[in-house]
Amino acid sequence: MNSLSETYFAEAKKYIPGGVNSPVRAFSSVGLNPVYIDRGEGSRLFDVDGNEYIDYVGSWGPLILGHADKRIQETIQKTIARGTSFGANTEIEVRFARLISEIYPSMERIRMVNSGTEATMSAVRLARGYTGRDKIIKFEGCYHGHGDSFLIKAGSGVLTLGLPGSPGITRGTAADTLIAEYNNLDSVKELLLANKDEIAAVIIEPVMGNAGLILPQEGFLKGLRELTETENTLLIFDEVITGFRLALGGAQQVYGIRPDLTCLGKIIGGGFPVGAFGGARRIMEHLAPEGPVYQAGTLAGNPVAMQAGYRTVQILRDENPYPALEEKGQALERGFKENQSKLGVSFAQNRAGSMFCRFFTGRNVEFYRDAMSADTKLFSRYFAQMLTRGIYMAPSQFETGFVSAAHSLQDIKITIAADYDSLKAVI
Ligand code: KE4
Repeated sequence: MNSLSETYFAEAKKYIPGGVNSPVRAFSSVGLNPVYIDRGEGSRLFDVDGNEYIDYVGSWGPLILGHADKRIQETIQKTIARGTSFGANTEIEVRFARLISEIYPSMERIRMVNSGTEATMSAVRLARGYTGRDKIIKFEGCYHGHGDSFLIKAGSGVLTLGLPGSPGITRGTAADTLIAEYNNLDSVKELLLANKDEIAAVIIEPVMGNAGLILPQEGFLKGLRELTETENTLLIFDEVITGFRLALGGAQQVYGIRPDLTCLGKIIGGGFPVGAFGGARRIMEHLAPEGPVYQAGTLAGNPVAMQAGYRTVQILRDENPYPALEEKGQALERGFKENQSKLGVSFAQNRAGSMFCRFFTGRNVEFYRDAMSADTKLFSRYFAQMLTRGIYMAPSQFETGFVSAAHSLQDIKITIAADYDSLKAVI
């Protein structure tokens, strides 16, 4: 007898490519039938077959407060009672832009969009329009959404599916995207000098979250800021994951770097489709209708998403869950490491606050190539074991796990116990 998840997936494949609306959800890299979710509550997900999971995907980052947070639900219900979209200006979008700008001083002006991809795409177009230069530098393994300029040696689903980039991207577009190595300043310097005065921007995930989790080495981000300043190249921080996640002020607060442009998404939508990009006034004023660089969106600044995002950020600012997120992240990391030593294995574990990733490799993972040494087959077997034990991890070695404010220390304990049994079963 097929489970409902299996039934729905079989049906889905008749109408939706690969049966999914985003490739990584297909569970193809872990060789399993994907689960279909019925509802979420706090740290828990419940699938359509009644299975309960402790969730470490959190919708890929947005749900830092956990699922169906009562305060967000209440805000949404009050908002939708007054209509859902007007295609006109509303007070909440002004209030939200002001709140974000107060927390991200580098974002003197902010434009709302509907996804992280739109944010990064628009930021790069603006950088090109502002500088009059065509080329950009990205880092191998970084993922900035599915915009054409970014699907070159990208992370996340592109990496998970082992795709060589993506057909459909013109040679001209690909030629304008140069690839550097994360944590290797010389690789950036070489490209900047070899393409003098031709590079509009360097775009980076300040903490890499799409090749698994890789942290910047001491001085890397500062060096990048200095290099880009010298070359009059804009530095774009893609903080779609790290924004409001690593700290209220994101990676730019943690590492003390002022980028020229910042891209946000995920958390600022409070579970709704939202992205944003912003930065120095002298740059943002080139954006239509003030300037000539065009960018637009039917649902940009949608009032429901704005209210949900605003309420989420307000709670993060007023309740400061970050110390507790750090404590829970530490407890999980410590437990996973203790399990490894009890079982006589030593896999790499990277963590940044409530973001974590175990790489199934014996090497430290400080460079993309280290992440590539991970045993993805072993990861898949581990993933399946954890799933049967009620722990819902990201279905890919090249993604990051997220602890939410709704996770309890009891959840962490249960996860550590499941980790021990799962590791034991696969090594
Ligand atoms: P979206 O267009 O998916 O909202 O955001 C694109 C994006 C941009 N920048 C970073 C750093 C991102 O991580 C993302 C999207 N993240 C992936 C998973 N890590 C989304 C999951 C998916 O593609 O289904």
